[in-house]
Amino acid sequence: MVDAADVDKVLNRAGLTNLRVREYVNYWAELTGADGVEVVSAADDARLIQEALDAGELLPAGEGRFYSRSFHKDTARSEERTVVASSDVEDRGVYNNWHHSAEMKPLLEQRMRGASARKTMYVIPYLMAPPGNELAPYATGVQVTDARTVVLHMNRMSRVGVEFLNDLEDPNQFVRAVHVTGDLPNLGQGTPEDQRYFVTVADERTILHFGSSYGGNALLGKIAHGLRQAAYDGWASKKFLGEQYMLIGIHDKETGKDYHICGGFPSASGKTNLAMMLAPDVLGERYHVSFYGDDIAWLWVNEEDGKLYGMNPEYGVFGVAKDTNETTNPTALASVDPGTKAIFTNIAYNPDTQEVWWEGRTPEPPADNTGWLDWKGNPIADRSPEQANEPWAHPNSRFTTTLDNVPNIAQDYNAPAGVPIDAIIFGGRTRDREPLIRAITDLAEGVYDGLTLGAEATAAAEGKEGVLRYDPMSNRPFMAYGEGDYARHYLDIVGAAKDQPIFAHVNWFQRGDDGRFLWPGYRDNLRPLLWLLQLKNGEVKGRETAVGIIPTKEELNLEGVDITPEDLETILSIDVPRWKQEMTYRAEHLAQFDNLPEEIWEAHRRVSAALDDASN
Ligand code: OXD
Ligand code: MN
Repeated sequence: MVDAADVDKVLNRAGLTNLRVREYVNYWAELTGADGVEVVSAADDARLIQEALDAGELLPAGEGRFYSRSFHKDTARSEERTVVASSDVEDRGVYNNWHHSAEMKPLLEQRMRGASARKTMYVIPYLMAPPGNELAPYATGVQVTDARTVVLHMNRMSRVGVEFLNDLEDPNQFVRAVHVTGDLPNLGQGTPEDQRYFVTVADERTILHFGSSYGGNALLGKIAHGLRQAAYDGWASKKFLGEQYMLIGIHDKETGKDYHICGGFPSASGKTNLAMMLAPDVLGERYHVSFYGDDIAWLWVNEEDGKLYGMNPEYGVFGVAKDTNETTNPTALASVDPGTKAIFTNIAYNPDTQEVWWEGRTPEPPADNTGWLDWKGNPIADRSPEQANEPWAHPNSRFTTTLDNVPNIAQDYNAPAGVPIDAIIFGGRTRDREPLIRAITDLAEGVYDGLTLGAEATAAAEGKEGVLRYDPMSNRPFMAYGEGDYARHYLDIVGAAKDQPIFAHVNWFQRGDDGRFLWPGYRDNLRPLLWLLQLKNGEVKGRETAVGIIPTKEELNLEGVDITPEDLETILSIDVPRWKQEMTYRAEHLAQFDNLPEEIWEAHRRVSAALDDASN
């Protein structure tokens, strides 16, 4: 076990001068019983990659790309084992799985005690913000972890270096993020004896995650800090929102104007594909779409110009590999090209040729399966007939790459100021009812729409056909405090902006009776977004409906789109009876939340009344 004098020597050598950080590192080095401590920075990446290759934790996937596998029972975020703790029971919400910190902290310390014996504890000083951003004080953290692959991922997903932690205005203002992997084969994942705990002690700005080395549970800068802690801090400080939103820019070469749109989409609703979209060829002459982020945006009002701003706190993309291909997301593919230092996790891998593959990469898997291993490392060629249809890659397999590998990354993605937000959009996956786009100009109705966002129940998630699994603002797994307080805070933050963003609900997934998608999606999704910006600019009027403004057929630029007039009619109309049914589910959903602002209930009643009028 490393002693305090050794820890001090390491910290001195690394130039880590912040005394509060040093105390924190010492405390956890002793508690976890780590063998040694190492402070890392982005400049250590090549050495750590080599060490991971030597140790077999990474395997080469062609030139300048890498492959890893996580333990087979450790492949996804675990929502049941995730807890938001604090010392105030008022922080309890419907979704945050709140527990008292006095209950959780000893539990976690007990599990973590001695659990890093014979391992190195890496110290990762990080920043979840463009350097110099006004929210940087909320974005600073130090993750300690006993897993080298976690360091490599954090190097890609956040800005890493001691310079972000030394000389803080308040030396104590950093998130303490502790990650201990635990003995993965003996943690009872998914059983009543499950030992894992992923806890954010929000009012102490301390994150304690035990029992996983999979990214969603182990990259603490991303989800635990970037979303849960940020949401809590933003509320406690009354300064900002931390949201699971993508963020894109649209440049109009004709007018020279730049627009920025952010938005939330529940899992499997195409958020990463939308974030990385390119303009359709026929519109490419005029519009350029740039990428800022695919998963997290922090939003605040800039006091100088009074506008709503947004920024992506992350430095990379931790994307789902499944179904990523030249049609769905060519920019994602380019961002993991040879030489990008991308890391793949849990896809299929061929150690002989160093090739990788995942479901949907090509319509069929490689014809010659010689040498191919599935995500668990088992040879495909040895599969029994019963196993023949099992996927080669895990459905939640991932690629990890830095933002600057994305070909259409925005030029100013690293700028401290962030970008002004013109529109906030929400979109689920709904086979009927939701039109292609409906714009909402009233703030409370926009927030109401976000709170009632959901994705259709699928075979994988329990639920009745046609009934949504509600996922407010796509934050259900990341809610840090009560939903009513959250709605109030959202109204206050966005309401304080001088130029109000326009809201919209989008849906790329309406289907015909035969099950086919009515809208081509992908790059063509830019078209309704352009319409939304034109509406905001007063260049088009749209058609008022009970649930928002929808484009007329003439207003939507459909040049080069293959869609029948009937299908277009369907995606640009409102199915009032289905909407009225939805309103009863919404009322039940919202009634769960304590302290829901009256403005939200009023919005609900206004939409209900408008639907009643529409059916008369
Ligand atoms: C998620 C992710 O789990 O972004 O939502 O990885
Ligand atoms: Mn996400």
